[in-house]
Amino acid sequence: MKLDRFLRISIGLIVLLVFIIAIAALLFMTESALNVWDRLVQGPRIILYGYLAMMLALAVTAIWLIVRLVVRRKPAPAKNTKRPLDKTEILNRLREAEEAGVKTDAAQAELRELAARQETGSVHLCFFGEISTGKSSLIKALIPEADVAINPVGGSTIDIRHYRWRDESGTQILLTDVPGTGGLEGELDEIAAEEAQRAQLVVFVCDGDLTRNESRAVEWLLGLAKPLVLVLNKSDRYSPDEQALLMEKLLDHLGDLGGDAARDQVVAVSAGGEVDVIERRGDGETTVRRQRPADVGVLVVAINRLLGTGAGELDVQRDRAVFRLAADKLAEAEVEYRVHRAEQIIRSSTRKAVLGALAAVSPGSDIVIQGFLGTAMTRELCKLFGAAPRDLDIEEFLTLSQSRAGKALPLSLAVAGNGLKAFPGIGTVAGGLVHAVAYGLIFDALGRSLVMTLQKHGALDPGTAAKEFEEGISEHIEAGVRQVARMALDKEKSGN
Ligand SMILES: Nc1nc2c(ncn2[C@@H]2O[C@H](COP(=O)(O)OP(=O)(O)OP(=O)(O)O)[C@@H](O)[C@H]2O)c(=O)[nH]1
Ligand SMILES: [Mg+2]
Repeated sequence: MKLDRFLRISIGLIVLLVFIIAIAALLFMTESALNVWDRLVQGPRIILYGYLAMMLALAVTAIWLIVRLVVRRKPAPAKNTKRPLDKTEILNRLREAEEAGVKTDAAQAELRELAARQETGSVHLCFFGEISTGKSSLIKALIPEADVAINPVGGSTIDIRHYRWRDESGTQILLTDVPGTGGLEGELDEIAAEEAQRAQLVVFVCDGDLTRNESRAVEWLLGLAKPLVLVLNKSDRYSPDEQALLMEKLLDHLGDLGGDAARDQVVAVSAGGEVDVIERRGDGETTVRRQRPADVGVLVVAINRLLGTGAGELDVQRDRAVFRLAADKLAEAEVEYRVHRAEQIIRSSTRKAVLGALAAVSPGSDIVIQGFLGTAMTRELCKLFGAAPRDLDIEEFLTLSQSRAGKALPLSLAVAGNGLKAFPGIGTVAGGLVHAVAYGLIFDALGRSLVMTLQKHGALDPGTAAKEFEEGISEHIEAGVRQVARMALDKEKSGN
């Protein structure tokens, strides 16, 4: 009780003292400010203006420093938003990326293919759908003389083929056969999806009610804003009632998924396909492969209607989709570039850390990841991933990571010792060398975990990043040991 009272009185006295000091300081400052002001006003003008200019410059510098330290800088706007792109924009992006060292070949190839198609003025109709729904059979039904691969076993089409269907007032109409989606090889799905984006019209082929995957695919295609014909193939397998019911369902689906009744259509056809028939002859039975009769008239009507949309409009949507495809390919290349570049940054910082530790006068002292190297690596990695943290955030991240690094030191030293022993021809491993490798390992782990955080969140949140570092540190330490040990040994060799 007594102590409590004593404490309260002490705090009261301290507050009073602070108050008195504050008032005294204020009076003192006011007096000296007025003094200076009086003298300035009485003196030559040039000194007054010079003085004011200096004060202003100091104030601006102070504000700039505070802003730089405290205010979070806005990251560069994400370039990959899903709004329509135009040619100039994609070309600019490609140029910038190329200058930065990103491999732009795949994106450039898309633009070249588009230019080639624009030059011929041809119209591409892509037959898209799950495997074995009869895409190739439909093309065969439309162009009987075409050499199309058809097979009862799903996954028979494995590449992109264009078939010339007909010429219409000088415009070539090409039917494109692509691999069916939903097979075992995901790569084929990608080939098909890319070709759908390059086509002006898409014929989506199904052979029953839409599955969940098919619905997703139709929704995506409608999102490309390309005219679509939804084809129910193999209608010979359904009775007229069943077929009518299915058609109704498909129409509903198309509406629900964002289809436009005035543009997109649903038709039921039968491509025919091949069937094995057993024939009884005088001397026994033989199996003969027969062509089922095809009935694709309504599909031709639907396609003609879409072709009537006007080539200009079809081309605009196609061009947009290809620009987007090129942008996606560029984004993929940028991700690859970042991973590669991040690896270089981490390696170079780790090497510097190892070399620094090897050159240290007293090896075995504390492992410090703050300071110039840590800050430089963090800043460089953040910049690479488009994150713009405050200097304070970098500081906080490194401070938080420091204590985690300290905890991981025994493990790091053990891993470093073991890792060094694994190199043939190394005799007794000196303490300084082990320490340098352990230091490098922690640096390497810090860089790797930071990259993972930046990939996931696109920004540096000190707490989250430090937690990620703590969680992955042992794994990263183990993973980096060979490389880091080699760095240290190379240095030792060249040093000797
Ligand atoms: N009953 C019936 N079978 C058909 C019809 N159209 C195609 N088929 C059969 O369906 C199977 C698959 O036909 P494909 O034309 O190879 O199918 P696809 O969609 O090109 O297949 P992938 O290239 O593997 O994706 C074959 O056995 C065809 O004979 C049809 O209208 N009716
Ligand atoms: Mg096929």
